[in-house]
Amino acid sequence: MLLKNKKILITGLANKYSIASGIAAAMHREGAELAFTYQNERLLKNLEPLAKEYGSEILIECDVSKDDSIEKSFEELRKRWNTFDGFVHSIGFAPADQLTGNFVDVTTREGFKVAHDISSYSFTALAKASKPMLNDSSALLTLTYLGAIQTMPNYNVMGLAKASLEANTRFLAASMGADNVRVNAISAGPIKTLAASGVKNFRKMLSQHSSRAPLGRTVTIEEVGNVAAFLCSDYASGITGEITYVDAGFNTAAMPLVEFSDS
Ligand code: 0WD
Repeated sequence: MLLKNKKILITGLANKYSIASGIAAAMHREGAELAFTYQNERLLKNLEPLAKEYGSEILIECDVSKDDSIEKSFEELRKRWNTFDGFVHSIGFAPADQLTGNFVDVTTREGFKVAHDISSYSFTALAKASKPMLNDSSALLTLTYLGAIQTMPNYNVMGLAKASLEANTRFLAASMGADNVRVNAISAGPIKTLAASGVKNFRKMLSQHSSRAPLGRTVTIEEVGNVAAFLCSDYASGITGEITYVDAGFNTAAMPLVEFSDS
């Protein structure tokens, strides 16, 4: 079991389709003890049965857009765990009007601010709040997307926020390495979740992905979960500051092979 004796906090589990759900399942299977945060009361209902399935009764409210909510949530966590071994940041958000249309026309100062605050700064904020409670050999993990380094329709300001999140991963890795805390990101291929349905024409992105990816398909939350479990385990003790792609190879292929085959 990869994660025996590890205590890991999981954020961003909105429902069973969430990437965080695939991660929790893999980590539970690998022997980790889990705790969960949820954004608000509305999401608690979805989380409760899933957390139970993953062997956890530690459910804590945490809205990462508010410092006092983060502070309170760690006070709550400390009542259950004195120390722990890392967290998964599986949170992203931009206002819906930012994710439809031509980037230069639709992007606003407020939309830019919110996207970066919730999708990138919150990773730093959670690292800061966790720091005094982290054991030696802890690991922090976040979820990013190819929009950080390449353009695509409608992803817009979320691409900028993911670019910030990837730099955040490297700076946190440098900043926390002396305490033997590792910080990594998984760049997942497109997966149909609640957050993804906010991106206009997401279904088209899924089919484009399958036609160009070397594996000829999209990826599942289970596949992302398995890599997350590895990255948070001591088997990955030499890996930090990295962006690991779990995307069926999409980012490595410039053109779909099939359109150039002679047969
Ligand atoms: O194709 C995809 N689905 C990909 C997602 C490809 C590559 C990366 N990702 C990223 C997302 O950008 C995000 O960072 O993975 C992460 C998880 O996203 P998900 O699993 O696709 O989406 P979802 O199940 O909706 O979980 C994201 C959750 C929120 O759900 P909703 O949809 O209700 O906004 O992030 C949480 C919330 O639970 N969240 C917050 N949590 C605390 N405080 C906040 C907040 N202020 N805002 C959003």
